[in-house]
Amino acid sequence: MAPFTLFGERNLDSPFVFTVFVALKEKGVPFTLRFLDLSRGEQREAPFVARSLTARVPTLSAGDFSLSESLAIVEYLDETLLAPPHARALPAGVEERGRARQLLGWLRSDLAALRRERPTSSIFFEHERATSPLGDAARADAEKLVRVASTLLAGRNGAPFSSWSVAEADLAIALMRLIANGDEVPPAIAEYVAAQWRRPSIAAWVALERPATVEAILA
Ligand SMILES: N[C@@H](CCC(=O)N[C@@H](CS)C(=O)NCC(=O)O)C(=O)O
Repeated sequence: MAPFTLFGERNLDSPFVFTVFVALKEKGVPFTLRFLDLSRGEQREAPFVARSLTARVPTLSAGDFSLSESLAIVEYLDETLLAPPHARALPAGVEERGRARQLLGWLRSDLAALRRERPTSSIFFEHERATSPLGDAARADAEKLVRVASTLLAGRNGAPFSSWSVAEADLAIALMRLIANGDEVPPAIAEYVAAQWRRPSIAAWVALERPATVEAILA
């Protein structure tokens, strides 16, 4: 398989680039991480548009083939880098895989007020931390998120699936929107997110220098 290049943005606070980065790390394949400056509109420059089609990051290139949309990329990686030897990004069982897709899709399409008031930039940049409490709509979103997480974690000794899945990385970063900004969550949720944050694939993302300046080659 041709070497992988993951195109992200230089602030490294996109939850969608995060998902693909974590999936690649879990698969254990080397890849180059390249950065676009979205504030300068680099995503709309012709060479990237030709690659991405939709002019958005994340985009994954493997030789002549490129793909955008984080979930499409995760599915592509699971279908090309098979388990074993590679870890699965999505669960093997059809019901659990369905649930993981539900979670990934839901986290991308709901909770708009929470995502607006607690952007992922506030996780990674101290100067972006919230200065006011959640508004009513964002508070309702936060309660919904905590309810969903608590329900999923109640089933299997504190894990949503019988083995780790990239949907857990997405759940953790969604919950981290609250934790990083000092919004209260139940202790079991805080412990779960802290454990996810220690996972090597996620810790590698957190440890990246922000804003990024030079491309990184990761193993
Ligand atoms: N649904 C997409 C969302 C991707 C997305 O929103 N990317 C943003 C960065 S976080 C982007 O490329 N924004 C630049 C633009 O749309 O011009 C996915 O899951 O990959």
